[in-house]
Amino acid sequence: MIYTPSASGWDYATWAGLYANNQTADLDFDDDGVPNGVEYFMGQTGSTFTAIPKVTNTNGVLIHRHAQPH
Ligand SMILES: [Ca+2]
Repeated sequence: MIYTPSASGWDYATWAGLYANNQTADLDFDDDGVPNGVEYFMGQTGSTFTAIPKVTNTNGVLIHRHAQPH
């Protein structure tokens, strides 16, 4: 997965330093089953359970919503 830094300018390394003890994106710092990289992408802090966002289908339009990254 390639991700462009958020509007705040945080890249993954900055996020991981703050919320995931500098773990790599494939590890799961808070052990909730969601990898750090996914939590970063979803704008989570990596310190609480992260619910995987759902995809909804409205008249054939698939919508995926999640929080903006920090
Ligand atoms: Ca996690």
